[in-house]
Amino acid sequence: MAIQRTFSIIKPDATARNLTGAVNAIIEKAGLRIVAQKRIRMTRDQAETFYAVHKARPFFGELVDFMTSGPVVVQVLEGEGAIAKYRDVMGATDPSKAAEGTIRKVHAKSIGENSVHGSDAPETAVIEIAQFFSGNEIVG
Ligand code: 3AN
Repeated sequence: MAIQRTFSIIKPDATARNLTGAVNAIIEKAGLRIVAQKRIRMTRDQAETFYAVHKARPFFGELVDFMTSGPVVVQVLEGEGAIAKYRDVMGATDPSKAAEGTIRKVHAKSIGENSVHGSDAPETAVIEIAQFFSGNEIVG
């Protein structure tokens, strides 16, 4: 399996509960390396662009409101098969369906306030990373 990079967000429900370190501990224990990280407040424009694929979904407005409601921590994670591995570490979108020990099972509040985002494919990982990081901010 090749070394990949994936994009991660620690969402406002997690930063509000002071869980950045707890989430990072699960990420690092899984063998993923945090090669870039910053705490930001997402603008509406950034959130709408980031989630444009969900624009037609009934929860789009709620999702943008939530993602702009507090600080988030954006990250680049690196490792073998990092994209699929991080999806495994995150757990299912709905925390009640997430596997034991996953970030969402342990920390998420609901299907909307589900603590973390992770890219779902190599193409989206490249686009999402470029939305928040320039090359020299990523130190592998
Ligand atoms: P994932 O984050 O697991 O890839 P997606 O891409 O289906 O899930 O959804 C993106 C985000 O939209 C989710 N992380 C969640 O915050 C929100 N979301 C998805 N489904 C719902 C829903 N039924 N109600 C509210 N928010 C939702």
